[in-house]
This record gives sequence, structure tokens and C-alpha cells, in this order.
Amino acid sequence: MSERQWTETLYTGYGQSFSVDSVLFEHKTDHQHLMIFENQVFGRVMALDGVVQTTERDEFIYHEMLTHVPIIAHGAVKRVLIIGGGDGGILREVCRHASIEHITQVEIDQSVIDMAIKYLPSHSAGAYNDIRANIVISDGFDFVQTTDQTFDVIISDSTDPHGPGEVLFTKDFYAGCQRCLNPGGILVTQNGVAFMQTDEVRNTAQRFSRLFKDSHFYSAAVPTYVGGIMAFAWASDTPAHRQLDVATVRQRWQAAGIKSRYYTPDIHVASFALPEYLMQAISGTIHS
Ligand code: AG3
Repeated sequence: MSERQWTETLYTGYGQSFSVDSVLFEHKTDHQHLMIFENQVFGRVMALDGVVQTTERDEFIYHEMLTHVPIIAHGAVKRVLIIGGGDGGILREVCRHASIEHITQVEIDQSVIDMAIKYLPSHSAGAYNDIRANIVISDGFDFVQTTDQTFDVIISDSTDPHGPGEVLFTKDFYAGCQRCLNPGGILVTQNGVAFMQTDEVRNTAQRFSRLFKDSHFYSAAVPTYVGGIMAFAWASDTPAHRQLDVATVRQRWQAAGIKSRYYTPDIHVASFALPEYLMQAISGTIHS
């Protein structure tokens, strides 16, 4: 038994707790507290300002779902933009698609990438050396307002909308993403744990509905994003992208030839089915 416990402080009055078997990295400033520790159940856990960002054991669920669902739904992706995602998990999954020609990742902090390569090597699994990957150390908000590049899929792998991550949930950020999406492009974003952070779903639903022809959410249960299902927001001007039948998804997934641990064509289609409380939260916001 380890003596030390670490408890998440994202919510008031409720939070998951981990035994800390050893601390591998800790960096504490006035602004930020980053920690990587070893836990007997989840392996290495990365926590930022009291919130679990990723763990070795369950990261595949989040990274596969935030990557393969939009890429397979689109069907002809050549260019991908990743906002954030410094641990490299999204980049790793995007790189598995041999047909993708170009990936730009905009991460605000080089030290997050360096630290993840060192302490969470299976997240990037060499993807930072992929010749198709262009890493830009810059502010993702500014990048989408100013770049002259365009993309088929944009994946926003951010922290929660508190502190520095907050701008990545604003209508101006989403408008910037729309600006650099190719026709038929898809934007997906991590949108919090739906039951615990329902206001985030409401806010995004409202902002997306004013900008895009089609918007919705899809979901997956990620154990260390505790409190129920994780919501991923979805926006595109092509409604057909999220109405594919399972046979089409299966055909595309087989053609991609990727081995996954969570994603399947059946899960792809099913992940767009939302519980009634979320449907109500979303519909309450549209046209208001
Ligand atoms: N991105 C997701 C953070 C989720 C925050 N947790 C929560 N709402 N319980 C982290 C980076 C993963 N690549």
C-alpha cells in the first residue's frame, strides 16, 4: 500500500482518487502544477492543476475516438490540424492513416511535448518523428485566425475550459476553425464529461449551431474522465458525414487497415446516440 493519495479537484464535492506509487515528474509554478505519477491501476497518470489529463492504461479510448470517427466519417482526408494534444496520443492515431499526407499540430508549450516523449513514450510512440507531422509551437487560437492553410479535419484536444484552455471553447475559436476547414471538413473537440459538465455541452451546442450547418455530439466512456460519458463535439457543413451506415464505415475502416483497441465501425455509428438528458440540454439551446 502506498501512503500517498492524489485526489482530483475538478468538481466540488466529488472526485476520483489515486494511490501515488511514485512521482516521476513534478513542476509547480505560481500558474501551473504539472505532475506525472505512477498508479497501480492506470500506470502513469498526468495531472495538470488537479485534473487528470491522460493515463497510460485508458488513453486509447479517448485518442482513438477523437481521431478515427471524424477521419473515417469524412472518407478522403489528406490534411489534419491538431490543436493542443501535446502528449502525442492524437498525433499517433492520425499517423496510423496511411492516406493522410499532412498533419499540423499547434501546441502552445514545447515542454509538454518533451515531457510526454520522456515520461509517456507510448502516447506518441514515435509519431513526432513522422515526416508528415509539422509541429508548430504557438497559440492555437491565434493560429486558426491567421493561417492560410486549410484542413479536412480539425481535432481540438484541449484541457477543460478553465484558465488557459478557455479560449478554445469560444465562438471566435470555432469561427477560426471554420475559416480553415476545407469544404466538407469536420471539426471535433473534447467537450467534457457530459453529466458533470452539461453547461459545456450547452454552450458548444449553441455556438456550433450558429456557425455550422450540422452539429452534434458523440461520446465514449473514459474511466479516468470520471462521472459518466465523455462528450466530443462535432461540426461540419456536410450532414451526411454523421449519417453513414455501418456497412460504409466498415468498408472504410477495413480499407484503412488499422488495428484499434476501442474503435469499431459499430461503435462509430452508435457513439452518436445520446441520452435524453443531453438531447434536451442541446435542444434547449438551439435558436435561443
Ligand atoms: N484532454 C482531455 C481533458 C479532459 C479533462 N477531464 C475531465 N473533464 N474530466 C487531455 C489531453 C489528452 N490528450
